[in-house]
Amino acid sequence: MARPVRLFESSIPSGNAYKVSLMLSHLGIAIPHVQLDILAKPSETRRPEFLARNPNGRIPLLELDDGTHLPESNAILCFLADGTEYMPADPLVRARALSWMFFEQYSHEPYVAVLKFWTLYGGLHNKRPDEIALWKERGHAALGVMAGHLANHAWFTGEKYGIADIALFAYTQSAAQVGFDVPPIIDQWLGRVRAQPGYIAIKS
Ligand SMILES: N[C@@H](CCC(=O)N[C@@H](CS)C(=O)NCC(=O)O)C(=O)O
Repeated sequence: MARPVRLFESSIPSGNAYKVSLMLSHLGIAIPHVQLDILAKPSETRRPEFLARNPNGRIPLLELDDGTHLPESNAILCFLADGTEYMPADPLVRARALSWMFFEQYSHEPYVAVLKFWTLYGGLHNKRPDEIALWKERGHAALGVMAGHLANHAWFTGEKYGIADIALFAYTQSAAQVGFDVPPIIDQWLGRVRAQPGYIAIKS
């Protein structure tokens, strides 16, 4: 099986890249991290040398020892976690974890992560108030779905901490900082994630 040799990430903190760093840390895998300036104009991920590695022009990107590259944070999590305690062995439990990871990419990250980006790296002042309100509403809706699940479950990866928790943790941890009301039940889950062996904080 191909092995990871290098992780392309951004010089500013990226929740999507952090997912991969957290997974690598849990697994005790140390590989070089290459930092790209995504605030440059154009972003260093949009230059020919990077586009040759990932035509979609985004980090995180995992380089493998067979010379190929794997994009998309949640796909990278699945690859790294395969055969480990972080990936459920049961097909249905695994599919439910994947369904939370697709939820993260479609219903959560586009609102919580994008509002974080607008807030911390500019752009918020250029947005219309109704646009910001809509992003907040949709982000809150995603947090509400998570809180509903946590009312009866400790984790998003079946009965154990794993890939779906890592995917959802990445941006949920910043939600309060960028103005979302985070329910206490989500705060408690964030605390359980931070208590996991091998946990590392997102760089600031
Ligand atoms: N769906 C992708 C999203 C990746 C993404 O949006 N990456 C951002 C940083 S968080 C990026 O590379 N931005 C630079 C650009 O788009 O030029 C994933 O989960 O990996």
